Amino acid sequence: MTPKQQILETLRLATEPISGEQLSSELSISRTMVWKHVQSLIEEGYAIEAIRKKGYLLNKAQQPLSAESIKQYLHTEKYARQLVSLDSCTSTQKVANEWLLTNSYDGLLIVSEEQTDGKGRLNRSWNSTKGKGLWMSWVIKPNILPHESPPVTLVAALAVAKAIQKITSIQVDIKWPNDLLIDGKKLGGILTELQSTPEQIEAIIVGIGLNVNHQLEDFEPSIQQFATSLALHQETVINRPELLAEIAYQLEHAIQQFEAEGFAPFREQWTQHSQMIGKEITAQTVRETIEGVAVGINEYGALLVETSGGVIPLFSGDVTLSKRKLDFK
Ligand code: BTX
Repeated sequence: MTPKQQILETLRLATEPISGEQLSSELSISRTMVWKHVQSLIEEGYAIEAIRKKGYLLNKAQQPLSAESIKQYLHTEKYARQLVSLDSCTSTQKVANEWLLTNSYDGLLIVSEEQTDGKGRLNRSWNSTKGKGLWMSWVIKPNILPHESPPVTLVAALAVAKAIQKITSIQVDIKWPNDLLIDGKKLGGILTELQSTPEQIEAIIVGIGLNVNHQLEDFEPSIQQFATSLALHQETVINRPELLAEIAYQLEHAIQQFEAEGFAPFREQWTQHSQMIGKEITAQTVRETIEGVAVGINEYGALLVETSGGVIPLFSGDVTLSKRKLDFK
């Protein structure tokens, strides 16, 4: 460990301020060097307060998304054991696609403090304010066939919901197929891209965008009305590296289980998190508009919609709760 890393480690473990003098004698470096390393950590985004006559105190909740801050919380076998943390990029999905050309690691994580051209589904844009959220892409290589891949989005959404509940106790709703909601407002979304031949999956890139420490003004005005963040539902700042590490853990387990047992074991959990089942919905697919009642989800992750013409499995599309009453009910 470099002296800078040692200072960070000492401040992380401390519950009280640590004086420059103590750090300098423990590390056998001058107090000026201690000060310089602390300044450099502050520039990297660590919130270190210098308290008069007491010393330095690290605010553990406000850590940047660096490899070292993430790794201290990581308890996975593989996921995020290789990771790329960026200050800014266009889109972590794009960076992940570039890394895939030379890196075959299963569980590679690309995470960025900011995205200047974050993507949603169907080329929609994803507002990715600097330092506030988790904007990340996972490159995974599950041992499944290409046609078995669609539920990966739903499995990932469940894993994120579980991680959030564990770290914050906030209960998140999942809106089929890829939205994470709190009280009907959008907290996050998942964008899954498949790289595959007809016979074999080369990789799945699971992009996860999660609004974490945003106040309302941190969102673009156009989405302020319907977007939300975890911080808007909890009084304290959320420790993003800790949350990310928990997502890594839940995702690794969920994908392992999905590989072994398929989507069936996730159906019930998914239904519990879904505020849509039993409600009248309108689904917009690339081809048509379907109206009906969402009655469940099948073993392939398709949403089952009861329409006047029978039950239709929906494999993709945007779903909203209907405003009008349906005649056939
Ligand atoms: P989506 O197509 O379901 O949602 C996109 C829509 O959500 C936008 O059209 C806009 O209305 C709204 N929106 C945009 N930004 C936000 C936001 N921060 N919070 C709430 N609502 C918003 C959902 O697509 C999938 C999003 C995946 C984002 C991740 S971030 C890491 C990775 N890299 C990347 O470029 N995309 C993924």
